Amino acid sequence: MTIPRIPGDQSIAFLTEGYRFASRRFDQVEGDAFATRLMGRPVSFLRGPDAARFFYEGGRFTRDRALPRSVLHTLQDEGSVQTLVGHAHGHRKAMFLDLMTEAGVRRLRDAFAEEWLRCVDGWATRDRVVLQRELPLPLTRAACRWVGVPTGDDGARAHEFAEMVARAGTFGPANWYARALRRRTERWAQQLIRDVREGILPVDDDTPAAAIARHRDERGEELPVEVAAVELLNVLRPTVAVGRYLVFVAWALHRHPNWRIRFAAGDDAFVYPFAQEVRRFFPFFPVVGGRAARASEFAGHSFEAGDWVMLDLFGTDRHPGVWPDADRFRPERFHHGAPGLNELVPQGGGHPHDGHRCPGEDPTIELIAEFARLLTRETEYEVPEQDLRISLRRMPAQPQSGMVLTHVRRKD
Ligand code: HEM
Ligand code: MYR
Repeated sequence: MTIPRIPGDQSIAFLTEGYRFASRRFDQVEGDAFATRLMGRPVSFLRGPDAARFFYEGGRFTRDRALPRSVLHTLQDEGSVQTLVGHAHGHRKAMFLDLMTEAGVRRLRDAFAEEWLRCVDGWATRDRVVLQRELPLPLTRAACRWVGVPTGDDGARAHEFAEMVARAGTFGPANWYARALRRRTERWAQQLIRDVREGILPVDDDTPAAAIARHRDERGEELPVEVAAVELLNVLRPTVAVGRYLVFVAWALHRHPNWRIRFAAGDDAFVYPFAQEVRRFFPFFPVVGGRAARASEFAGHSFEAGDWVMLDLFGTDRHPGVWPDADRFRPERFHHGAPGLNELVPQGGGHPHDGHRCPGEDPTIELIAEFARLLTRETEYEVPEQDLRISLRRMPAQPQSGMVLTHVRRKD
């Protein structure tokens, strides 16, 4: 059997249609797979839980040349966990997963709550606060406290992390700017790694900074400074990226005030289902790319070693056969427990320890839940008239206005 083909190169269509690009074509071919061309090369798009399992489990796909270099170099980098395969990947990945202890995640959450309230106090004299612009700072401070490195409080790091994420989907000058910023962040991170190793920067043994600086690879060797620095950034940058979900938290509480009222009253029963629904409903990482490591077969389609495949994360999270009323924001759908491994995949599918699934889901969920509590129980604010539309053509997505709040202050 062959996959239905969408003729012509679809690069421009993908960039202009954004998150809905793949879903529209799945609907057109009435299936969960189609083949086409992107950047002049053949590629297959897949969606749905079975596709996620196929893509993530069993080591069938590597990340070699799987996303445009502009995306790789803005977010990840050479030598990072995402570029590794097999045993080397499993060993490095275990280092990341070991950072996500309950105590560690709690430390991050509590640091963020403190930093958020510190910002709120500082906004007392401000007319308006654009959440999208402001969140990187408290998140950067909290992430650095968790990781165990000094923040430098001037906001330079916060700006760099936010721009890497905001510009990950850009090409040309806008992307070069983010990569230039990234080089500055890398120099900062390299110095931190050297300082930890030489004992100039004292760190507690249970901090991510200590774990990364002292990590030994599968052959028992220390990571090169450049690689350890990249991995330090692979904890800090995505923690700041969670801010984009936090903007959507404020959006959802505004549009669905029943949740605001419930959380404000101290009802915690739906805080985690709400957090899961934020991850499912709001667009963030649109697709992930992979290269077939060997020949394989999926739903009657044959893939050869080297074939390029894109898994549609957004389309899987809104798959009509998996999610009734997929286009409605309904936290109730998660009331009866955690979702299947390959059904809710905003941060990848499969098992995190032996595939590329994101190791940062616990901190992400915890920060989203905590922000829902902070906004409803600790913070007073108003949401003025503004353009709250979220265009699905822009990757990563955000409300047009950036989510403006006024009269922001601490609740008495
Ligand atoms: C991998 C999304 C937060 C660290 C991934 C992948 C996705 C993703 C889709 C899989 C990529 C692939 O299959 O190749 C997100 C989103 C986040 C987030 C949307 C919310 C902001 C985090 C956090 C951390 C983190 C908080 C760490 C503290 C990583 C790392 C990888 C990864 C290290 C590479 C894993 C590997 O290659 O094995 N993330 N992530 N992410 N994420 Fe996240
Ligand atoms: C991270 O910092 O690693 C976590 C989240 C990054 C999300 C970036 C979204 C990028 C959107 C454009 C990608 C285009 C893919 C072809």
